[in-house]
Amino acid sequence: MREEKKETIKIKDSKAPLAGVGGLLIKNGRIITATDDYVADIHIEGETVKAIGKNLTVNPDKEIDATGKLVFPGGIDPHVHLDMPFMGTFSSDNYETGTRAALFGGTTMVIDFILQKQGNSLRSALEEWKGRSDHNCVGDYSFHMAVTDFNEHTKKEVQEMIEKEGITSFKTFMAYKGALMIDDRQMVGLMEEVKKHGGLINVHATNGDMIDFLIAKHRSEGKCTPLYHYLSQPEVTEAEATGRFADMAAYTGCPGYIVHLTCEGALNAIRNATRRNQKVYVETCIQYLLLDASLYEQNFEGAKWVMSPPLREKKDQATLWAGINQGLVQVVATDHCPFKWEQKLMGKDDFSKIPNGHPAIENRMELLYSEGVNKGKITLNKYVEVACTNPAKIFGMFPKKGTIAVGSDADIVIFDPNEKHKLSAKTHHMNVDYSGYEGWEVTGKVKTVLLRGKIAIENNHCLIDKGYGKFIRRNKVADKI
Ligand code: DUC
Ligand code: ZN
Ligand code: ZN
Repeated sequence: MREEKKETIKIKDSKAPLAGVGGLLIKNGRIITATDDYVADIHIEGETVKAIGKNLTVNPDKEIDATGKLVFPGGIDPHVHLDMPFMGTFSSDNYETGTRAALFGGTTMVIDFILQKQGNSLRSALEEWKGRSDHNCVGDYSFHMAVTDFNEHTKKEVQEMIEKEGITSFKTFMAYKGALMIDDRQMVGLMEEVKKHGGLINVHATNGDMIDFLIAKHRSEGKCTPLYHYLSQPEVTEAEATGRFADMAAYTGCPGYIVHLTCEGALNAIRNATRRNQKVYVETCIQYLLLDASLYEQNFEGAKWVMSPPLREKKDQATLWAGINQGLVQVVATDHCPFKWEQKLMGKDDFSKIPNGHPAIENRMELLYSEGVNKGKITLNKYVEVACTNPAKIFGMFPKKGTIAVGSDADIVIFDPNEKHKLSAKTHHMNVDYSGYEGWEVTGKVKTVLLRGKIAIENNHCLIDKGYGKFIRRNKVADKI
């Protein structure tokens, strides 16, 4: 198959004169992009890819033999929460530990969320987040701006964020009333403004009022274990809000992106929107593809997977895998939001006080390969598309990021598709004392990672320091990909 495909892509003539001197040469790897699959060499000069070709005649400073390995673009995780103040504590990975763990797992760039404080400006939130992230990232990063209070002042800041700061996506919450949630009136107003300036709205689409009602009901009945976190957020709460968001996006014409979609009912709301020729982008997260709600049936241990929305049923996993192959789900992210066990214990007597979130930033690429590609659920090209290329396209970074092409940033993963290993808190690099996947055997291992031309990960070591990770200004977003 590889031999046939190589004819269809443009590669340099092997008899060409010396293509370059110095830099880094990755020899003989099987290069996978969202569309191609071929064996060739990659010559990197400085931060970018200089040439791709068969038997490149280069005299490099360093050569990596990638024979028998897959070579794909650095993963982009567009949904992470690092060092984030939330539910009375902070997520336990900071910008250094989180972006480093991401690199170990083949993710070279993340998009984190700034949360506006209700009553304050977007600018002040940006400054607060910069205070924690500036000079602290090992891997590359960007921000979405969460608008939690849309008013006349915030309205004026939307254009400034897009044009001055290169922050072109705005997050909204339809839940977490009193802290993060906006109402539909604010949503429509924000959509009009964001559309006007070429941005996109991401949404946590669950019906906050209904969830708050169910939480209160369960607590008043003394039902306080993690299982009731799950039972307080039934599928309908997500399906209803997803449909409502899609309706508002259709009315305003604003590009929309549903974060962490988990279930059949919500995906069907998106399917319905396509019947009026609408396009709404959909992200799911690795945990919703692989784990299910039976994990909540084990008393407090289930707190490890208390996240919002919660894990769902096996039939929802089937829907999500199908949705990826149907092109309805474009992105697989993580919603990485780790809390140590001690922090999870804040809710030992009351599920509503368990900090919501689970660690996955390091595991996404290997799990998706092992459970998706290796088990025949998705193709290799689809793997790259949903984990690397589509996040770059949707969020205004393509083709600088998200692919392997001449002129693109040399963010590259060299991957052994056959190496088996076990995931464990004992060996992971995330700052959290348990794993959501303890003991899982995965097939396929990240061996070497390049970030903008520098070897970041080799032989299970990180070779770059905090401060190397760069804030990536993003272009106006794509309403089509
Ligand atoms: N869900 C989580 O589980 N954690 C962070 C925020 C969110 O929406
Ligand atoms: Zn969310
Ligand atoms: Zn999130």
